Amino acid sequence: MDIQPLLGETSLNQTKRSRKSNIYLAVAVVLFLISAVVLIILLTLVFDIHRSENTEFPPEFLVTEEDIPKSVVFVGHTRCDTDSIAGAISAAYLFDGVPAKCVDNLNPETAYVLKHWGIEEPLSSTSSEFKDRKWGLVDHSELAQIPSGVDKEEIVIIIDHHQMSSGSISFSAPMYIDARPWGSASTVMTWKYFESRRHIPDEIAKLLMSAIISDTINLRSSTTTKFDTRAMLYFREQLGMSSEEVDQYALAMFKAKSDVSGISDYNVTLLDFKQYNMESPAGNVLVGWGAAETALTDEYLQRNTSFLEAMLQIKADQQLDLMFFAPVNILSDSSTLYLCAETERIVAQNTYGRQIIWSSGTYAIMDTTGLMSRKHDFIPPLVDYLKNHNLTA
Ligand SMILES: [Mn+2]
Repeated sequence: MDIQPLLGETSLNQTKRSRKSNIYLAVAVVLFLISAVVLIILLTLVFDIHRSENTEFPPEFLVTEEDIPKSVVFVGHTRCDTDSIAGAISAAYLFDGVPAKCVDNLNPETAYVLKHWGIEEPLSSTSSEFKDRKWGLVDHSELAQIPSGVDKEEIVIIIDHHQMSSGSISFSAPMYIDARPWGSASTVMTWKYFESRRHIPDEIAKLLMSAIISDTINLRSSTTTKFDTRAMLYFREQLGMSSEEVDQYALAMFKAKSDVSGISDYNVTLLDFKQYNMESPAGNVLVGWGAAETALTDEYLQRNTSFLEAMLQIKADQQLDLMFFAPVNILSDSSTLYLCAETERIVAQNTYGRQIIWSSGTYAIMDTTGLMSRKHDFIPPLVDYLKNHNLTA
């Protein structure tokens, strides 16, 4: 049997078939490539629609140290807390200036932070070195909170995260003001470094991170924003710290802050104290507010009466219309408001409407659990109340 032709025909068919499948394969590859390109174009259009409007940030618009007068002295508010000190040191480094602290001693937490990282304490704002200098304010803009030594006519820049109010400083000329509703002035400073395209040295990063921990109670305060959280993550990464290490460090900071055993009642109430000038129908009201974040409430409870006596003394010394003191337990989120006279009690009852849990004569203590932040929780309702009511006692 002659099988040769049959075999020949089979191999011919096979060749034809394989050529056909090669064509199919080529077509499939081409179609795949076309659809991939179309898909990429569509995705670019959908997700990057804004990028087409974007233009590069022109570097000549960056505000650098050259735009701010040389050797500006940067200082925080009248109570030297961690945010004020970190803000002053970081702003001085960024803008080629000098940091200063307010006249009083650092609070125990801030002293702990500087010692822990081996960072030098800045000179006081009243130092003779700072005569005839330009000034930069960090972490405040209220007239009543500007430390002594600062020449108010020579302020050239403000970096803050508080409300601007009728008590805020006003100027005869425009100036650089960067105030953002974030959890700490140090978060605004972090942003200033990014804006300036400047590297944040580790030493500054450690300070800024500590100040964000302090002001936001390690991101637990109601004042915390996504910017504070982002800055914390950034510093954690830069400094190679795990989240457990940051939490441990935060607790050590809070414990340092809570140890007020060696501090007089008068000074404890002033450790984190601010004055506010608030509007009221019969004229402005000068309010003093001492805050105390603590991890150890017992010590405060034992000193109740002596704190209230100290408050009356401060009220007289600073000629305040109202004086409040609010210790906040940062571990249990509970807080109390100390009311040293009848007027304060009436205002507090009308403003916060919480239960009085202790009283003796004209002294009283209100349970304000849930209210934590002076800036966020305590002050705004008080501003609202005083705007429409006169003080009565
Ligand atoms: Mn602050």
